[in-house]
Amino acid sequence: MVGSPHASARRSSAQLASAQFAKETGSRGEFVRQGNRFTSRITADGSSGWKAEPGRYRLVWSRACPWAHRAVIVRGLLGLEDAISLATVDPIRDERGWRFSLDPGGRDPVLGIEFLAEAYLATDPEYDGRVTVPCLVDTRTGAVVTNDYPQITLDFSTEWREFHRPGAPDLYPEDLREEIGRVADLIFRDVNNGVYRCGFATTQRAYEEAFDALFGRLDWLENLLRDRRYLCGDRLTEADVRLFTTLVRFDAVYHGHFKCNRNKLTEFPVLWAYARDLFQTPGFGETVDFDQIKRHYYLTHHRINPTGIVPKGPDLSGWTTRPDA
Ligand SMILES: N[C@@H](CCC(=O)N[C@@H](CS)C(=O)NCC(=O)O)C(=O)O
Repeated sequence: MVGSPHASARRSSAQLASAQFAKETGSRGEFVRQGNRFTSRITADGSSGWKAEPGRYRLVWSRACPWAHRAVIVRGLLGLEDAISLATVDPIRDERGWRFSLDPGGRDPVLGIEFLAEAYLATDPEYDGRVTVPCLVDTRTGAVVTNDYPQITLDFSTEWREFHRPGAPDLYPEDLREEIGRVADLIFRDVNNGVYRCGFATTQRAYEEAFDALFGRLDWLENLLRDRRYLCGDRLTEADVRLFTTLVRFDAVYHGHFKCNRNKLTEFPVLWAYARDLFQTPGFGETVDFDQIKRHYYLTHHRINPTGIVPKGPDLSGWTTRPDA
């Protein structure tokens, strides 16, 4: 159990909120994402100090967050639900950050904390970055082991293999690792993080650079996927999961809220069919919560949506139409 006092979570999160925007804005008004503070690995043999053991770690996510969403999809595809438990934060952060207000009594029933900041501060009392999801918390000590989102999913695939369900897909096959890495890097830069670079730019130039890179990359993906079902060929991989969590939020939030509005996803015929194919694959669509996604983005980024009005649209019913329709 983590015992750090509520008051210290309140104080530090308020400090974070005010300092953060400045910290993540570069000299030309561009968004600069913070690094991940906790980067320990959970390994099959425990040589890192953290051994993969069923029931020991708790994955904390927000249904709204694309980076956390990846981890939940991969966990589900691999059948790790019984091995790694899941804590879900409220999609709306207050000035103290992510909170467990969806749980009875407003506390995570396993970690016993009200705010995720309590776990971060219990692990590093000097922590002064953003308190982010996803993270894996050791339930024995309450320590945050990792918030290194790209590594978390790769380790689910490679270090937790013993606990995968029979017949689980290999999302990170050795023969495709180089290709997965190459395509995932481009997608991270221009698409996953690219939408944030559009939304959080503070100069016209920084916004337009991010916008052009984003739509240039979406055009490239539209072309790439013309003759293949998945990004790396005929096998579903980690790269597809990473692209999916941005695509599924695209029309609902990025198009309007982040001004990524050259086109909607539904106007890219190939990408739209690809995204629907994934959405309708077991393990994907059922993890998507459009209501929480919309409320999170429009209600927590006060600087870019000061009125807090959540748009009624768009019509999202197309996600369940056949990909070949
Ligand atoms: N750990 C990464 C990525 C994860 C991330 O950005 N998660 C967001 C939600 S989508 C978050 O937890 N934000 C909390 C905050 O900004 O206070 C980072 O710090 O950039």
